[in-house]
Amino acid sequence: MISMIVEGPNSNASRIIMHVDFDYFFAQCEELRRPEFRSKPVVVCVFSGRTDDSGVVSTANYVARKYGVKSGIPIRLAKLRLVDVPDAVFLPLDSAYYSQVSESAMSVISLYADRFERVGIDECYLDISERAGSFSAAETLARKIKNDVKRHTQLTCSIGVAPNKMLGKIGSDLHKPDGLTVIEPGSAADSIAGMDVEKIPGIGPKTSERLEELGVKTIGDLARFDLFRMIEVFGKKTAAYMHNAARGIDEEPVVMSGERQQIMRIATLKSDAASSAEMYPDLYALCKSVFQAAADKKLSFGIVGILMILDTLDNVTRSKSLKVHSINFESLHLTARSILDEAVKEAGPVKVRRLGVRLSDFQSSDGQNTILDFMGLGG
Ligand code: DCP
Ligand code: CA
Ligand code: CA
Repeated sequence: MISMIVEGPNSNASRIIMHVDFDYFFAQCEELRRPEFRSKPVVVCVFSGRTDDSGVVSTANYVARKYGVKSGIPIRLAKLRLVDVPDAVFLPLDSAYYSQVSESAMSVISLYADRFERVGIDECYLDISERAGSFSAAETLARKIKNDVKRHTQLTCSIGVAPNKMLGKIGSDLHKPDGLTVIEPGSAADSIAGMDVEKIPGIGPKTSERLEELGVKTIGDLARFDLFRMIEVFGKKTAAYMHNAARGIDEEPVVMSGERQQIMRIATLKSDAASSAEMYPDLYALCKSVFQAAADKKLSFGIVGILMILDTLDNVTRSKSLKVHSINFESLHLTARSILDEAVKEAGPVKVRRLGVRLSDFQSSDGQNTILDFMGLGG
């Protein structure tokens, strides 16, 4: 039975995972469009409509949290707690707007990942093992991402860098808001041992209550707790997950999401390139590869983009909309080439380490442009 726990403490050493979570997300979105709210308690509410005050709090900014206002409490209670604060703001949910803000922030973040997985509206995982190569480079990358997100959307986020998703999620929550926490593989188990078991994603109030009855309060207690006893109480699957998690072990992969929204291929150049001509052979191969992927899915594309990752780990991106949706390789290749030429010219002296080609704005290619493309007139 013990055979299901096969992982040693160093089995995660080869991965570098990042978890990004936007701070007080819905309330921060409201602050973006009304900067005068920043200094006031902001409470985003899900009004049920029965009476003026019925419903629950969706989230609140950190000013409001100081008064004990948080997700899930009744609006009536929130109003009570803020009764002496005359400038408190209560707002209804605007999900469409929050999705837009999320979309633009996610598209900035996703460019930094080898693999990118969006989880819900305000968080995502990045596998940056190859991109970063080391935990110190990963920390630098995390700072770049925070800056880039701020520059593009003005949002603050909190990031956890760790050898797996579970520790990344614990890390992003540790120093909120605007936090950055790095949990290195060697110190993972020690750094979580003193925390409450509920810090482990998936362990809610119910499970933690049962664990407490068994004398388990901290993650360290859980790591030491007898596995066979735990299997008796929680079943094999949950017990194995908790037993591993408590030791800082989690093998869940980062699963790419949104493959339909974009097709992207990235290649590491044999040596850093300073001119676009040096990159032409790689560019050609990348174009072939994304073209094939789109063709396999019978998708025509409206936007061609390139991504250059520099020796500084900075990203340079450029894209161009085609006049007509295309399924034509030549038009893709020529467009990508002209974007690359322009991008290198504009960027000034650069050293390009990795190059990417991206297609987006897809339509099913069974549509009306097929004939034009077939005749070589499309896109
Ligand atoms: N949300 C909600 N009801 C809840 C929890 C969350 O409507 N019970 C919504 C509002 C949040 C968003 O989901 O803004 C993201 O949830 P988080 O748990 O990440 O919380 P916040 O982003 O609000 O705050 P934090 O800064 O703690 O991440
Ligand atoms: Ca959040
Ligand atoms: Ca979240």
